[in-house]
Amino acid sequence: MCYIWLEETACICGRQGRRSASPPSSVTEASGSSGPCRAGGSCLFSTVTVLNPNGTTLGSGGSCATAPFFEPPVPTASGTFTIVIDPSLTNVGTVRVTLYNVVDITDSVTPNGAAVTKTFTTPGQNLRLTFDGVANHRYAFLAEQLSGASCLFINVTVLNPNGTTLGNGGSCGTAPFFEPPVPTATGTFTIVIDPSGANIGSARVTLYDEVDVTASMTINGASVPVSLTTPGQMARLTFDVTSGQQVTVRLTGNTIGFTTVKLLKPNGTEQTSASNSLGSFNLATQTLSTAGTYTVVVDPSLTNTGNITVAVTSP
Ligand SMILES: [Ca+2]
Ligand SMILES: [Ca+2]
Repeated sequence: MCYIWLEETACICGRQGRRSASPPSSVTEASGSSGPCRAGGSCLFSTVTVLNPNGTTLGSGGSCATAPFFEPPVPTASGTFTIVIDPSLTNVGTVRVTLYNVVDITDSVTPNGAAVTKTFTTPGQNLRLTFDGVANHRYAFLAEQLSGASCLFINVTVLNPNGTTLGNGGSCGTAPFFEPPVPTATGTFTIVIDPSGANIGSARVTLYDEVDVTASMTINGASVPVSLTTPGQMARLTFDVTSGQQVTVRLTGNTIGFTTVKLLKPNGTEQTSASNSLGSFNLATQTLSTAGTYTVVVDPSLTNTGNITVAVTSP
């Protein structure tokens, strides 16, 4: 697998565009610059192509950045490849090209087991972590950047055992929390972390197999204390309703901080919800037109954990 990092080291000067009577829109004048342009136009990497040994195109791209990073497709042939750099218009300048032969980092991570720490040492390197997953389990993982350049987690994908995408996301944060969809298959899943550009650094991944807290309650019955101890863990509390009842879901003793509380109808769709960080709050009083089993879902924000007490009253 080959990746290319191109860096322009010459002076950047957009004034070259003034040589034409009507400068092309792609040529911009550097603010504050004055005097004639002496060396180095912009967009030296406006067209970059990698040719296969047989002369066909492996991949192409382009950028007006001063240090773009190119990641052409993985070649299927061996032999002599050619990188063609075709600057924009009449632009001239000096460039430096660094070519990497990239080997991805691979390992496995255990749900609810130890965190895995890995270091991206080569620009373009991805991290591929496999885990054994079970259909209908809900998995979530925390990705923490321990060192290095920003945006290591800009592209994060979870692959199903058959190689299709279960979910993807991304963040330039230093400790994003990912909650992919619940899988429908059992087997070996793969978390792929693909850092931004040429960025390298260290990352730690902690994977959770979420076991939600479940309980039942009754309207005007005892309140139910809930303790959520694992990042991503939720509570699901059910109660039965006869048609036309008015109910209010009441939350007290909230130490979770910001959390979303939803009331779901018997068919699983949302009746109402609220997101709050207060110690005590209620959902808006509802008149429930459908008889059946309703569910209160307590869903903490991100990695928040803590305690909350749930009650349902009429009204
Ligand atoms: Ca990358
Ligand atoms: Ca959550």
